[in-house]
Amino acid sequence: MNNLSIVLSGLIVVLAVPAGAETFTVDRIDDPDPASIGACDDAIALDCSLRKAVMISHIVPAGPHTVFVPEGIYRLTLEGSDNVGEFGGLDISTQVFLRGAGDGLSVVSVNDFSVIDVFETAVGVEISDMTLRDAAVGIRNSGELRTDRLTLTNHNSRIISGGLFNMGTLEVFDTNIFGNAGWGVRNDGTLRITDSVVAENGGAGIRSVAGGVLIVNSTIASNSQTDLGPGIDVQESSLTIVGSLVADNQGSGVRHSSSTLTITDSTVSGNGLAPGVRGGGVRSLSSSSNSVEIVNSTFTGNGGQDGVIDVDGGTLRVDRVTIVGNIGLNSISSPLGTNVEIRGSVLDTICSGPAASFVSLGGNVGRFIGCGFDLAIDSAVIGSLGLAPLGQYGGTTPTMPPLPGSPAIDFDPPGGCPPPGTDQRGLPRSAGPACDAGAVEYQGSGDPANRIFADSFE
Ligand SMILES: [Ca+2]
Ligand SMILES: [Ca+2]
Repeated sequence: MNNLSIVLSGLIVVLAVPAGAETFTVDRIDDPDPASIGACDDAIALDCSLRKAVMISHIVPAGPHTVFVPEGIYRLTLEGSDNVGEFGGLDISTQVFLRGAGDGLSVVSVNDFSVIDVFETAVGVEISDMTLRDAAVGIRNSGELRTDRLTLTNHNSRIISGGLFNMGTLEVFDTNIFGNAGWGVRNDGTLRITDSVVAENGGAGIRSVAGGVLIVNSTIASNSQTDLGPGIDVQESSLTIVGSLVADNQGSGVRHSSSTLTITDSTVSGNGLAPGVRGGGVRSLSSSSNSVEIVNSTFTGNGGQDGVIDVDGGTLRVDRVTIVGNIGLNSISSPLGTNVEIRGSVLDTICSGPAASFVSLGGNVGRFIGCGFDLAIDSAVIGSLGLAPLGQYGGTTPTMPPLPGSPAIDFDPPGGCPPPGTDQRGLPRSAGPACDAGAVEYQGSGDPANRIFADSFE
């Protein structure tokens, strides 16, 4: 049958199912010798362990097949090591969809290197709606994999990775990676993380040593609990962070070297408070090939003995960024060799050089000293900057909007309001007569930030 009809709320829905695609439903939680049971026939009870179902999904012709894992705790107990899933963790070497009944409902645990190995030959694999725990590594991927609604926790490797070890192409959606002994994610391939949380891991939340990483609408928080490392640690690979929160990691929020780093519409807060951290929010290690661009973002509560944003070589562009309320001495530290360009930003501490060049494009507001601010086009402020405390004022990340009377409001850089046409929250720029300095554009009386005044009258 090539079409599957199901009745949903009285409507008959016809789902297109590829020719030959079958679903194998697991019907026992234990892990017997797969040769000792049947072949996952829905009409026969207790003939389908999780291990057997995955093996059969590779043997039955056509496909791609689905393995459905109902609610339960599945312990894979057959010890040994192979690449065909007869022992240890599960092995996937072709396109398979592995689906549970829900994150936290279908739980798979194994005392082996990884719960699931996805090999290079496996393209278009999907693993969703389950919790994977208790191995050295949750999933090792060398193929092309998408995860959805997963939890990866309590994996114990401190030297390879904890939750995910990617050497192929990995798309992570709505996945929680927390409480692993080492790094939450290690990447040597192509990695995209969307709508996910990487938190409370013993090492860096994400460590990438090759390839590229894109992080969208995600939270990378409270990592490096045992190694004092950064929240995100990237070497020789590009990193793009959009609409995300990088918070309360022991080392720098982001540490990288010899690579392109772009941070947009994001908040970096409370990182790098451990002793000896040089850049609390961002630390770019010494390299003339660093290329750092930070736009529409908020840095607050970060430490850093050198600075909040510490870029050692290459180029740094800061545009519409709020760098206020940090513990680190300097907003920006730019040792010899860094070309710095800054526009439309709000800062409350000094800038430390020397830089190879430090160019203000104007529209900067704050209590700044040093570097190349130009009081003809920038505004030195002695009193309050008039920003709201870090909080949820719309958008996907916490921000610090200017409040009525803030000198950041309508302080346009020369030439008017540059793109992007929205602020960190996704709200329009400009609002009112001109564009504001900093990550957030005050929206007038309708701005969500006004509620902190309303609250004070309650
Ligand atoms: Ca059965
Ligand atoms: Ca404005």
